[in-house]
Amino acid sequence: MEKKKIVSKKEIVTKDVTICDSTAQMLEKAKRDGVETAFDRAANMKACPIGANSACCKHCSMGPCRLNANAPYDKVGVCGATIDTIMARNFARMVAAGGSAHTDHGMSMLDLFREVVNGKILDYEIKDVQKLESVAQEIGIETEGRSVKEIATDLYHELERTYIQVEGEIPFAKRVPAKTLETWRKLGIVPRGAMREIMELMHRTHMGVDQHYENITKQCSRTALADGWGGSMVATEIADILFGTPTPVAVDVDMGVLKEDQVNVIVHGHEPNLFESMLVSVTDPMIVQKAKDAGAKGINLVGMCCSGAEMMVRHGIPHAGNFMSTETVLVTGAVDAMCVDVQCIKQGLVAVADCYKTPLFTTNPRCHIEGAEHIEFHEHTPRDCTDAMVIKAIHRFKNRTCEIEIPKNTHAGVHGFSHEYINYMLGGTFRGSYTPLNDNIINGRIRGVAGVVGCTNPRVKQDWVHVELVKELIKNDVLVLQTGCSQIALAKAGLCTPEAAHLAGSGLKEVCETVGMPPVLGIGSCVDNSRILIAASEMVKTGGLGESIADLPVAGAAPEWMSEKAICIGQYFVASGVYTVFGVTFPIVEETKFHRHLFKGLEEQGLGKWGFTPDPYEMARMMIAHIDAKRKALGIDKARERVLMDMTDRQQLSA
Ligand code: SF4
Ligand code: MSK
Repeated sequence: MEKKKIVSKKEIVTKDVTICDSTAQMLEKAKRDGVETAFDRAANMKACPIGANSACCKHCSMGPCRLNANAPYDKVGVCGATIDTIMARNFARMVAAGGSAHTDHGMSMLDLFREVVNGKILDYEIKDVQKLESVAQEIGIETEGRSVKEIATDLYHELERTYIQVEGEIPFAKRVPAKTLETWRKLGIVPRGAMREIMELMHRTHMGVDQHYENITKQCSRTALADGWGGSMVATEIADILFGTPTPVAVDVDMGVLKEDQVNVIVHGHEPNLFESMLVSVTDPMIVQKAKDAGAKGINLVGMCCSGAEMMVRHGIPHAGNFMSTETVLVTGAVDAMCVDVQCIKQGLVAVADCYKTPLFTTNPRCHIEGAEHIEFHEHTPRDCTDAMVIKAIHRFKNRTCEIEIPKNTHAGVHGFSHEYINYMLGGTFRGSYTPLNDNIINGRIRGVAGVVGCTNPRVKQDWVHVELVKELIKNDVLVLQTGCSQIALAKAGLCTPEAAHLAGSGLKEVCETVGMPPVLGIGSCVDNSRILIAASEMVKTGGLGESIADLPVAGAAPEWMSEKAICIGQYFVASGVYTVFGVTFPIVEETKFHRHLFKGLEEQGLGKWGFTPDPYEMARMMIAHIDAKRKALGIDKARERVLMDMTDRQQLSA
């Protein structure tokens, strides 16, 4: 192993930065090996307080202008921009960037779909015809008596509007409950096409254009909705049509899924195309034979981050860890190749991979990293890329020189609760429906539903906020839906098993035991948050819980968020009517007009609202209070006491 000099001065205490035992073990090894990770860099990089509040602007060369929380409220930039304008513009650009990531991902999926339908790509096919037909029917495409190709061609052209349409409403607006859609129409925030919305948001935030925080927020909502009900939803639906709709599958999570005697290949990123092709490469008999010739027992394919979460729910591929474990997994020395595509890929991976002589491959034309080897992935010839990476991984296996230390931790769980499966699971094959879920909410067994999603972040103890929040929610009979890195945190904590029902309150426990489901339902990657929107929409349409998403006893949270995508996701949940609480930090100065608008004003317009607290117990309290307020408004507030967990309860839970 090649030692690198640690440039960080302040040493981290591993037990203070993560509750993931494997990550902690690898951080200790990293210290011994002289390897630096994002945990070290975070400890040695004080976050800029002005930037943290989004109180600075560099939108023109008369600045940059710095305001801050302690400056007089009437201090303005050189052009006269107020702190509300500056914060709203910065927030808007986060929404635009986050929305671009998801919609570009969705558009890539749609490009692939078009070429499959045209017969120009033969390595992929339509695997879920039933889903193809149901999505087509929902947006008004005739399916009766028509061929798969005819339906798919129409679906492609219709969904393309999600991106390029300049006027009119995006196709999946048809899925939005009528009253929610009416509110959007009244406010003028029904998305046209994502390209137009993102372009307009960037234009408005240019120097000297939109200088009213409320009007900027309006376009933030429209752009974010173009992601949630547009780009992300298309990404999810097309992936299901091409690769299969997830159903529950038992799968192991954590670094113990690596195998010392096999060639370990990790795929990390977001777009499933690469991973699907890799799945074919690692099972090709000729390639497997090459691995055996090199002395390996086989090839072990493992996922990380959201690609990993998506392949885990769809195919039961083991998952090695979430965002804050992507560097530490390389410290095991057991990774023979890390193959990445787009989003959440730390540049720091290059230095760590270099230390352990692990090849790091970039594959997407949008994401090259200096120091990583680029092998471009083309959907028309996908195996050229994935075969080449596996061959190089086999070579690395044969020539392993570094010490290997694989943490022994694995956690079995059940994942893959797509909206379609939730429908089936609760209602059965012939009467698939959300009625039992709504009934159990109305009768109070289930208090409400929470979406707990998002990243991990070295500014807080990895996984801890996710796990404590979710424990508190299920203890109080709140059913939890999960995506992304949060889902992996809970899987490692053992809460994605039906047996975890004993940690739930008596009502939720009874429902879980009757159905045989975990109290925490893992549904996929960050684009799969769109499945939560669809579930919310179905709850409204099923009846008994109000007329709009804003009426539902539901709440959302991203307790350890870090990416601009998370802000965009938060904004589309808020604009859809959901109370959404973020942890870590919130990029706004409190007690400003823009802050009041996001945290209160939007709700007064009939939408949802933002909330913030870094404390998981307070976060749970805020979400449960909101759920209870919605229950009261619906007239289903049967007398019920919130179960307050004392320290003894928590210690028992974590024992
Ligand atoms: Fe300063 Fe205004 Fe230029 Fe921003 S746009 S840098 S606030 S002068
Ligand atoms: S990978 S966006 S760290 S969830 Fe989607 Fe995880 Fe957040 Fe990336």
